[in-house]
Amino acid sequence: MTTKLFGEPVRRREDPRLLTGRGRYLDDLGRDALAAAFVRSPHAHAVIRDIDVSAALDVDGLVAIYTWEDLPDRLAEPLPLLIPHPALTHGRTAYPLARDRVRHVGEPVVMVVARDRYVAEDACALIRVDYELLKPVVGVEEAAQSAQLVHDDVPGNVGAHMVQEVPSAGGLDVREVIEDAPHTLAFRLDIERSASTPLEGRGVYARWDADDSSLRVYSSTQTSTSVRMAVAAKLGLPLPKVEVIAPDVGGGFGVKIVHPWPEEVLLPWAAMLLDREVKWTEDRREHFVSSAHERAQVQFVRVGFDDDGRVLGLEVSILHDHGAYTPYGIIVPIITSTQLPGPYKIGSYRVEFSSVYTNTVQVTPYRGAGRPQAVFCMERTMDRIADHLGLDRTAVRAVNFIQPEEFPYDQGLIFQDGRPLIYDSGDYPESLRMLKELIGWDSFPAEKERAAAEGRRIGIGIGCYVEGTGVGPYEGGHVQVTSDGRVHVSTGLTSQGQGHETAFAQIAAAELGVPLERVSVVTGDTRRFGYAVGTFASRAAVMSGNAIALACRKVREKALRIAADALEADPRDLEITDGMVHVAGTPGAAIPLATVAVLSNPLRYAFDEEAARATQFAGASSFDKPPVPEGDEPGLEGRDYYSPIRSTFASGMHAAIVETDPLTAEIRILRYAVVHDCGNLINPMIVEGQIHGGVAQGVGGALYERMVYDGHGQLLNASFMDFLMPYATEVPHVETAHLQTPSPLNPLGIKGAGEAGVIPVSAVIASAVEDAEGIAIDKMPISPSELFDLRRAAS
Ligand code: MCN
Repeated sequence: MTTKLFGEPVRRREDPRLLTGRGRYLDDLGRDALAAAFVRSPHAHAVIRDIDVSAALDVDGLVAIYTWEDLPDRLAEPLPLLIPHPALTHGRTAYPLARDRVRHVGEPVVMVVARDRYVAEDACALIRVDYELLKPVVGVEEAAQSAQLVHDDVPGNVGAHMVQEVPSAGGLDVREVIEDAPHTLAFRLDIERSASTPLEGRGVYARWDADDSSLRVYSSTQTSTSVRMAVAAKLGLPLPKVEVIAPDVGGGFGVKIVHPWPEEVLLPWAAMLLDREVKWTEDRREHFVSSAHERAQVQFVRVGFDDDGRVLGLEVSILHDHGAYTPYGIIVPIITSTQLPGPYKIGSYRVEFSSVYTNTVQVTPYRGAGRPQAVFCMERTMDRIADHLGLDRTAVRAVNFIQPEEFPYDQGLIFQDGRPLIYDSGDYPESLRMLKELIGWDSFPAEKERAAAEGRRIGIGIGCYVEGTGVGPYEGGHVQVTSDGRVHVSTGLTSQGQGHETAFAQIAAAELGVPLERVSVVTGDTRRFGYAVGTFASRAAVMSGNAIALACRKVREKALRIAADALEADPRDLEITDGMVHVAGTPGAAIPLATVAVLSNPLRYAFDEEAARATQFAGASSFDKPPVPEGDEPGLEGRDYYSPIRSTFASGMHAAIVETDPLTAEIRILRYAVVHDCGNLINPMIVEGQIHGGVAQGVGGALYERMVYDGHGQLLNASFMDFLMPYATEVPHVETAHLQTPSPLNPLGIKGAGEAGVIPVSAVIASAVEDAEGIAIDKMPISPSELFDLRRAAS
């Protein structure tokens, strides 16, 4: 790389546009389109006996009403189960519109298309659905015990059951090890439901071009290529006749990776059928009851350890609430169960989970995707061990750490991608040293004593995690230098606010030696790049970042070859700096990259004077070669893909100091410190932003966010009035330090960063509250009233 842009804290170039209201989100598009609205089930569990639309038919401005009966061919089938797994013996997905049964409040039953959304909603209100109510199943323990079934053909409501076991080095099974351990503990942990709740909900806008028999779909999605494949397959269209574009997306946090959502196939179908543009944008209540939730686990832990706190055996049994359907498979509990050991060498480990159906909103990955639950479990365990032995909590962690010289470290488990869980690199002892210094761990006891003397309760907490990032299978990049010297980068995955436009431009500018301003980046547009997986699992930097770098290297090689011809130099002596290809050490002998782009095309049309003049560099053409020699292509462009053998493992450690009010039990975060390792940093400022955002979301998970269902399966807090989130006033200033242990698995040595901030926060806050109060915290989130009750119970 010739230009120092990789690793620089460049300001996000997308921000001026987004912050000044010039973003183009889904609802900004298609202002003249017809509007769709949905009749959704008001009941958690019911049989649909009849749907009577007659009263709605006279509504002025109504265009169409559709029920399941109207859906043709493949659209009438259940939606796909995206990631099947042998342990998911009873995977179930919903129909785009409910067929004869509804399994959660919010399930779509009827789609109405009308002149505008008001009319569509009015018509929805006049449609009568006759339901026969069934007993709803709410809560994982009830689901596991209840005779009532969410799906009649799923016995015990268990969709999946999976066990992974890593015996001790001596070959003893985990239960034997725990029995024989000098110390054992057993406890239960409860983790509430939460949800992604991005500022912008989901949305779809579809346009059918009857002249061309082609469809253009805009979707607020995290994966436009997969939506495209689903739409083409469900509607029976050839893939080249479907374009899917993710415009600016106002946050996704996981929920927009499910594909297709019912609306993503229903809207395009209606647009085709009606030969009109149709749009739907989700409202907030719809988002709460008709998208997806996550977290939602009960964990039972048994651990055996020695006098130093070394974990000899750990057995965890998880009840995972999967809601009504499994469109995304069982990725979340698989991640919980395999990421649970974190940075530790667990002597022996057995993990088991049952994924159970309930009559609640389906569960799919939400930022962190199963890891906050895993870290809560492991770090609560570490604190329990320290408490039991009377040891410093960081000492217990340190004695269990995988050491830097032990990488690559095989945890002996199979990860979410079906590949062995092998950590590639890291330095956990150094990370802990940095964290202790940053938060002032060793001086805290004196601080706590001083506070106590003033009648204040403060506590310090810690949480460590390892995160598999950059999962495969692949991502691609295309790079084109045009004759004006601009560099156009495209990749198929989408952006929801992660700063890809900046970070990918930095990679291209550094690889090609051009000024950053000359690079433009397009993501999530199948017209520009048709093959992609999507943005989730903190994979964009690793996957598309490396693919773009590899594509740039191809372009660079070609540029040097053409320039060497023109300059009569050896390509190995050439460099590119500031957009000029020149002989190293001889800046005079130079040719603009723009000119190289003109020369790369035998047609050599140059539309500006400078470039036209520059074709003089072309030299004498050889008449015994075709204008485009065999194996060559016109143009200065390149495409490449990056496909890793396995994930790369980022890591981090967080610490917090909290204060709990002795009277009201209010919990305030006084300080929050993060040491983070995502390998080589493309842009430290973006990574810090990602961490801050993640911590803010984690504070929500630790103290506020929960989906409150009543026994009837009604979500009682399905609005931002009732679903608590941290405001700026509750989000602490985040002190951040970076450790960089490059990944040996990819050319740029990077690991992912997008989810890291959120992962350990609940564990950290629980640890700190426990330290302040001297009361065991077994739940996330923990509210003041719950803490108040715990105090009472303890007194
Ligand atoms: N980065 C970097 N150096 C690294 C690693 C990452 O500079 N070593 C930069 C990347 O270039 C990118 C950002 O950090 O600009 C995040 O990169 P990455 O870790 O690859 O994560 P993704 O881009 O794949 O984003 C997905 C991740 C996930 S899974 C969720 S959920 C999430 C998140 O990112 N959702 C988000 N961050 C979000 N941020 C916003 N604003 N909105 C969301 O919906």
